[in-house]
Amino acid sequence: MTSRPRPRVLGVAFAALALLSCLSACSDSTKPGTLAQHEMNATPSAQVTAAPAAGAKVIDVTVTGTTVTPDGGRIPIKAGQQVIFKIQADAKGEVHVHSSPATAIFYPAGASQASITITQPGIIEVEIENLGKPVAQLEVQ
Ligand SMILES: [Cu+2]
Repeated sequence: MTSRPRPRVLGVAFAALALLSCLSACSDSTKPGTLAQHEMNATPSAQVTAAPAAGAKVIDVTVTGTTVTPDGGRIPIKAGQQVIFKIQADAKGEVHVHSSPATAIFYPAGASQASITITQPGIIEVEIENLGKPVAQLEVQ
């Protein structure tokens, strides 16, 4: 996995909130699929009314075909900091966050966003699960 930074491609501003539920298993080889994972649906941007909380870390994710931006570089965040994924995708898919337990964020085609908070320090991999492509390594401090 490289830590090469890449330009972000999203300029649209929308705000956060996501629905939470639990279920399912991780098909990733780096994580034993023993724990239940959180599942949530990203909120279509048109339905987002609130602005991001002050101090939130916004990560713009663009998925075009099998091309994902960013592409796996380190992104430092603080434990407990709100992380907002702003997703722009040409097809629906799943952002998978290898937190413990893992979090699956199902996003629709188009612009959407979802918010998570990670409280445990460590390196947390984020990938587009259905493409097997890395998005970022969250460096939780
Ligand atoms: Cu995964």
